[in-house]
Order: sequence, then C-alpha cells, then structure tokens
Amino acid sequence: MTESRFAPRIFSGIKPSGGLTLGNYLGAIKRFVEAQDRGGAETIFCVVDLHAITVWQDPAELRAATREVAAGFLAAGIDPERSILFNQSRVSAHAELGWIFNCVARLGWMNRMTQFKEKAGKNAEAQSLGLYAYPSLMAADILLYHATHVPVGEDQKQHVELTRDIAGKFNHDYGVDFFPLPEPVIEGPAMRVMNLRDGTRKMSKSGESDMERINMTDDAATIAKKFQKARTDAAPLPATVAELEGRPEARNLVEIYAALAGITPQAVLDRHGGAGWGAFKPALAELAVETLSPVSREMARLMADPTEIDRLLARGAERARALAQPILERTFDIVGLVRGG
Ligand code: AQP
Repeated sequence: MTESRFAPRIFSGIKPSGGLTLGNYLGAIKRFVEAQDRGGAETIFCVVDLHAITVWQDPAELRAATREVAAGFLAAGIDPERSILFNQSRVSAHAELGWIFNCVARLGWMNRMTQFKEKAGKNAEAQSLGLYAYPSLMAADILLYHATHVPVGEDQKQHVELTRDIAGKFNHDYGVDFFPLPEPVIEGPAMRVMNLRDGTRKMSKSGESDMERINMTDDAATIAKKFQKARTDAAPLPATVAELEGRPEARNLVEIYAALAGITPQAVLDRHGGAGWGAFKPALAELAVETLSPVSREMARLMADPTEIDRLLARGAERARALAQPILERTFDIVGLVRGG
C-alpha cells in the first residue's frame, strides 16, 4: 500500500439486487476475505441496499436478498468482529454525504459512466434519477470512512476513478486536504467473470436467464448442468493464453477455473491444453462445487435464522456510524452548513 497520511482502510460493498453469483464471489467476496485475513488495514463491508433500489425491487425480495448477501459475506469468512459488516440504509450518513457529492460531481462526468449506459440501454429516459446518480452515492460510501483502498471487480473501476475525481474536486473547491483519493484494488484472474451464454457480457445477478450465471446457492447438479450447457466454440483448449484471443467463452471458462483453483490461466492450459470441452467442463464443475458447497451450506444455515443476521448487521451499523459521523460533521462544517446551537 502506498504512503498516505490516511490510515489504510478498505471499503467495499455488494448490492442486494438478487442472489449472489460466482462473479460476486470471485470478483469481490473471496478477495474481501483475503484482505481481512491479511490484516494491516481496517476492513468495512456493506450490503448496499440503497443502490439496489435504483431499479425496481420487490420489498420482500429486497429483504431476502439483503440477508442473503450478508450471509454470503459471513459464510465466505468475513468475521463481524474483525471487519465491520452492515447494510447501508442503517447509516443515514451515506445518503447525506451522497447529496453533498451530487452537488460536487459534474453532469459531464456522470454522462461518461459506462455502467449507466449498459443498464439503461436505449431506454435512458425511463430510468430512475437514482440509477444515474448512483456513482456519487458510491463515492459517499467510500469517502464517508476515508477509505484508501477499494477492492472491486474490473466492472467497478470507473466508479472508483469517479470517486477520486469527486474527492479531488471537493478538496480543491474548499481548499482542504480532507478526503483521500482511494485506489481501486483489482488483482488476480477472473476479475470479470462473464456470462455463461455470452462471453462478451458480464455475469450478473439480475441477468435475464438463470442459465447464464452460477448462483452461490446453486446445488451441485445445477452447477454441473450450467457448465455443461455453457456456450463454447468447437475448438479444443489451446496450449497458451495468447491463443484464447477472440475466444471469449473459452477464455471465461479457463479464467474461472484459474480463479477457483488459485492458479494462473496458463497453468490451467498447461494441465488441460488440448482437451475437449466434454472433458474440461465436468472438471470445472467439480472444482466449482468443491469450492462453493461449503460456503453455500453455511449460507443456508445462516439464512435459517434471519433475526441473528439482522442483529449482526445492526451491530455493524453501530460501529460504522461511530466512524462515519465525525467525518460527516466535519464535511458539513467545511461546506458551511450550520450545525451548532
Ligand atoms: N461478473 C463479475 N465478475 C467479477 N466481479 C463482479 N462483481 C459483480 N459481478 C462481477 C463484483 O461484485 C461486487 C459487487 O457488485 P454489485 O453487486 O454491487 O454490483 P454489480 O457489479 O452491478 O453486480 P451485478 O451482479 O451485475 O448486479 P446487477 O445485475 O443487479 O447489476 C463489485 O465489486 C463487482 O465488481
């Protein structure tokens, strides 16, 4: 970690916009656990429920997904004592700082956000204002804790860069050195797990078909079936990573294997190069089941007691508030909002 006057602090979040996917696990949760276990930085993890409602959520499903994401964090190894784990809406300072940042961020910056363009498609006029403004709330999530490092998947890199722009403009406009410029932390293979039916699109919780993603709660038979039906081309696995060029589906399956096994994609090809999909897909499914089933079993156990999950989230929110409130108060003060009396 680079030298900074700010103590190293890691923040990241996951939206409860559906059940967790293998993309969330490999691109986010697994690495959050590694960051926690590595030590050396305070770790804060958030179920970002206010982000989920930027698109329509059925209230009962939102409640269930919030608890499922929390269970996913815990089951994968986030320790609610060593890390702070909570759901965003319990700490109102996120929304308050988000408003300040709406007044700092520029429309031109927001217009460049590729995720909005992807999600809105041709129907931008019908999207919520919240979906458009979401990156400035995400900046607030991070900067409210003076976080210095944000582990994310490749897809979120642009939002962390926007967070740096917002922090920089705030510091500049008010003549302060108050917010750190956080760094996105993107490392390892399979940082962008792709859709099983279309290797050019990201695997998402809210994708149309269940067959295009592996859910953390899928059982072994379902995982095997989804990999078996995953789209591939006709050629066998190549001998080198360079030969995966132009073969997005093949690359995706190799990278998923690499991330699950904790080896490089080249090491996967050293082992399986020349094999056909009929041999590779069952090996991949077996590895995925081996990795995911202890986590999904623990998730099921935790989700059977939602009261306990809520209790842990409430306790986490209390600890988050204690860090956030002084930073919010100081921000209000810098901006000139009168708080005394
Ligand atoms: N496919 C992916 N590959 C690698 N990382 C991923 N992440 C999500 N999908 C992949 C990472 O998971 C973290 C939480 O993301 P999120 O749920 O808050 O937002 P998202 O990226 O919009 O996730 P989804 O699954 O695509 O949700 P929907 O479908 O509702 O929009 C982030 O660190 C993200 O990089």
